[in-house]
Amino acid sequence: MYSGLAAQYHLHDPVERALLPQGRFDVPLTVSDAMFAADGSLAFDDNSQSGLWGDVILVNGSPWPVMKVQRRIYRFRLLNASISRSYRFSLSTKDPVTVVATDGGLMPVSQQVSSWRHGSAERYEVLIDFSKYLSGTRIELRNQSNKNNVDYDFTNRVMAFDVTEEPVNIADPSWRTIPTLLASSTAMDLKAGQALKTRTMRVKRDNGRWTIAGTTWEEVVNSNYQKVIADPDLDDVEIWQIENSSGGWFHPVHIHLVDFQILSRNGKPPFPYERGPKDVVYVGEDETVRLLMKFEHHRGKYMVHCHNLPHEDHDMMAQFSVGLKKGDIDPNDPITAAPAHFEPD
Ligand SMILES: [Cu+2]
Repeated sequence: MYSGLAAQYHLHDPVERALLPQGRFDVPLTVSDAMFAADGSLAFDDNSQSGLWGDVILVNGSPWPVMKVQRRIYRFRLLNASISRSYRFSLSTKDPVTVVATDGGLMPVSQQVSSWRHGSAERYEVLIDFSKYLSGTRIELRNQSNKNNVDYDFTNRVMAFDVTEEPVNIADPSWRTIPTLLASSTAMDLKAGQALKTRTMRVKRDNGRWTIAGTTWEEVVNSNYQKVIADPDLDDVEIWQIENSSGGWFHPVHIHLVDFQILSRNGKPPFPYERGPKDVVYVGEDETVRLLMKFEHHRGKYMVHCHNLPHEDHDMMAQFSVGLKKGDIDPNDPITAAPAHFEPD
């Protein structure tokens, strides 16, 4: 991923087509950072497995790009593809953006924010209204950073938008529409009272190794892939409480299979911009988050890991099972589920 193997594919449906800008006004922004050696090759230093912080910010692979925009609303799909860095994005004008979707799709209600904290692998979709700026104006997307990142002279800058005189097609109502009500989803319709169980998991560095829920991936391998940190039945609803008692690290924790609803962070409501279906949660310094999720559609074993990739690689990854009893054959085992077979002509 550090070498650039990260991209977006976009899913469309009639609901978002009716609500949000489409086509050239629906723009992927994949943000990452890198450090380069004198000969232009990528350099790598993971600071004793704590993380890599580059001094160059890339958007869709280009350093600090500039995009020409019309005087209308644009939809940007922001993915943080940095292997460690987290961002706090804001506009140079201090104007708010409107968040319309999170990792798992549209939020129930759009949210206006003047900045947002964005960890690795999180996705936020935002609307920026350029109609209020005169042509010739430059608006910058900036990074105010967060605790425990390593910042350099220009890591506070991400990209810029130059407002042009290109005529706006006002027959397309999305040019100036900021929708409020968006869409429901399984995760956001869940109620905490439906949960059958609450599980508590700690994320911490233990004897120099990154652990999650008291385990490492090596322990999973050594168990012949039998060790699981949770074993909900199919269609069970659970609360997972993830605790980071360190002031020295943040962890973007990614749970496979499910989308979840963030119930609380340190006992308070989640930030406005994260009130949508999520599959990565920023577990900041000294933060405890409570997540509500339903394990539906698929039985099998799924991973949960930190998305700071040096943390994940050393060795902050575990697995949980869904709908499997002890000793059951995993129907989705990647080795045996779909064995290769020969089809003669
Ligand atoms: Cu981590």
